[in-house]
Order: sequence, then C-alpha cells, then structure tokens
Amino acid sequence: LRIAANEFDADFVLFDHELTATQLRNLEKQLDLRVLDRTQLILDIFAGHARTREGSLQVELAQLQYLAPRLTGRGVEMSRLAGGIGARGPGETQLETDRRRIGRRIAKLEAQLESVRAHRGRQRKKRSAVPLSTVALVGYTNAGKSTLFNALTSGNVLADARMFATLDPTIRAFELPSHRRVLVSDTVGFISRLPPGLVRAFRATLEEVTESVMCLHVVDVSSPQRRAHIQEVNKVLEELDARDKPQILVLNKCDRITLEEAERIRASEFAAGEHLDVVAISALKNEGLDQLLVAMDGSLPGDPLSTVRYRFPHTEADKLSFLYSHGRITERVDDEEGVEVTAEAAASVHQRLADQAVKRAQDSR
Ligand SMILES: Nc1nc2c(ncn2[C@@H]2O[C@H](COP(=O)(O)OP(=O)(O)OP(=O)(O)O)[C@@H](O)[C@H]2O)c(=O)[nH]1
Ligand SMILES: [Mg+2]
Repeated sequence: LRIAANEFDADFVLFDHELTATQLRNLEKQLDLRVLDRTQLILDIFAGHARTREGSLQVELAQLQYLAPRLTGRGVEMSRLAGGIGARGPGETQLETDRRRIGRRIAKLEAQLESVRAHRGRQRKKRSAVPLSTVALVGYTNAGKSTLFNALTSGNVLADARMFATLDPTIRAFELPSHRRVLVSDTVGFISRLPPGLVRAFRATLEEVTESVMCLHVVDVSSPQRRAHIQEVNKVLEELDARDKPQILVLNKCDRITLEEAERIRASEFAAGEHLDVVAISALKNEGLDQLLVAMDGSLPGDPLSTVRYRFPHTEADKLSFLYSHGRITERVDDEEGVEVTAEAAASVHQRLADQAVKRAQDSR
C-alpha cells in the first residue's frame, strides 16, 4: 500500500469501509499519510451540503462523534472540525485537552440542536412565505444532479436569483417556458451502505426535499445498477414523506447509450408507472433539456397550465405584451383589426385576460 501511495504521489489514502481507531492509527503510522475512511468522506460531503442550521449542527455533531474516539494526537487536523477548535494538534500531550474540548462542543451542539428544533415550525412557515416553489433534484450519487443543476440554471439565472446563489450555492431561481419561476435545489447524493450513525445527518441535509413541491429524480441511465438506484432513492423519498410529490424521472447520460436504447428504457420506465413523467436527457451535452422544462411545467402543482385562444384589438397591445411575458405563445395570426394568439399559461394569467379570451382550447394536462 505504501508503494502504491508513493507511486501515485497520494495526498491521502481512502478506505471504502469503516476503520476503527486502532486501524486508523496504525495505518497512519505505517503509511505516514492521512488516512480517511468511508464514513469520514461521507461526512465531509454532507458538511458541504448541509443548508439549514439544523442540518449543519447535525452533521457537525456526527463528525465529532465519529472523530472523537479516533483522535490520535498526531496528524489530526483539528481545523477540519468546525467551531474553531484550533490548528493541528501538536502531540500526545494535547490529546486529552482536545478530547475534553470536543466533549464540550458535542454537549453544546446537542443543546443547540434542541433549541433549533423548537424553532423549526416558525422557520418553515417563513420559508413557505417565499412565493417561489422549490423543485428538488434528487438521485443516487454520481447520477449527474449537479451537472443538470448547472445546465438548467446557467444562462437562465434571474438577476434577483443571485441573492439565493450567494446565500446558498445549491439553490437558484430560474424560469420555465410558461414564464413561471421556480427555485431549483441541488441535493446531496443518495448512497447505499450508509453507516447507521449517519442516517440522521443525511436526512437533515435533505430538508429541502421535504419542503419541495416536486422532485426531479435523476438517474444515470448508463449504469448497470440503474434499477436498484431508482428503488433505493424512492425508498429514501418514502422515508422523507416525499414519495407522493409529483416526480419526473430524468434519465441522464443518454449520450452514453444509443438512441434506441434510451427510447426503450424511457418506455419501460414510463410503463412501470412509478413516476409522473420520464424524460431522457444528457446534462453534459445539453440535450433534452427543453423537453425536461416542458415536462416540469406540466407537472408543477398549483396554478396549472392550460391553453387559451385570445383576440387582442390594436388598442389592447399592452395586454398582448403582458401575455408574451407571462405565457408561451404557440400560435399567432395578425389581421387588420388586431392579433389572434394561442397561448399556454398559468390559470392566474388566463384569469387576468379573461375578457380577451376567444375560446378555451384545451387543458395542457
Ligand atoms: N457522459 C455524461 N456524463 C455526465 C452527464 N452528466 C453528468 N456526467 C458526469 O457524471 C459525473 C457526476 O456528475 P455530478 O453532476 O457531479 O453528479 P451528482 O449527482 O451531482 O453527484 P453527487 O453530488 O456526488 O451525488 C461527472 O463526472 C459528470 O461530468 C451526462 O449527461 N453525460
Ligand atoms: Mg452533486
């Protein structure tokens, strides 16, 4: 292992399972490199994804609880532990002090968690006062959620959404073809074999899912474990009480398979009936995103879309421009007296233009 680490000029060695304190210590001593195990890595990822105060407290608590017994006093980077505990532990003499500090920090975190939970109802109410619905990107790790998040929001980021981006890089607002605005939220990837102690920390990072109105379930279509991953994700969604939300299955990485194969999988997933809609895309190549946006528009609950035909005399030009900015015009005919258009828009938009309606064409869905 040392030879291999040397050969690759490794910065650290990562084990794909849990290590005991003794194993960790012995390995670090023998390899003279930082050693990480699976749980530590997962915790690091959670730490990067925790958004709410409760989420970060829960993750930090899990980190400390896991790391405390594994402190060796040598090569342990105390700065990695949040809360400004200090720089690198200088040696064995420091060990006991470190342990005591961590013990105090754990007790403090537990107390804080308690009080944060008490205020949670109020926080939630405040968040729901933000007039934008949240669409959560969920999926097994490595499915391409972050890539899709960037593809959906790049070049489509609203000016007033920058506030969200600075507050939290994993949430951004953007506009659907109907001009309705939604927040889209990237989430931490789902992982199987999650160590039992981490389940709570994991859930805490997924509050956004619980509060979303819809989920985009991203799956790597080219993975042989595709089916197992879909089921695993749906199982967690069920545990989060989020399985009843409208869900679009997004078959990502279609560039890795043939068109026929993509169509076959799409048809079979659609037939399975587990998801409201199934869309095939490549987030990397920017393919299929238009269809995905239309599917999102059609599945977004509340203020449903429908198609209406309107007639605007020239005197009502401002109403026509209102429709252009709040709906999707699918047909337009100009004549001497005015304009006739067919538009897909939210019910609330149609309501404001009711006087101009010629006939209600059809419900979109
Ligand atoms: N070929 C191909 N690769 C893709 C596509 N989308 C994402 N990837 C690649 O898949 C890998 C994982 O993508 P991410 O977007 O980080 O996946 P994720 O779901 O956010 O992963 P976690 O955050 O770890 O759960 C990256 O190497 C991407 O470049 C795609 O459409 N086609
Ligand atoms: Mg990601």
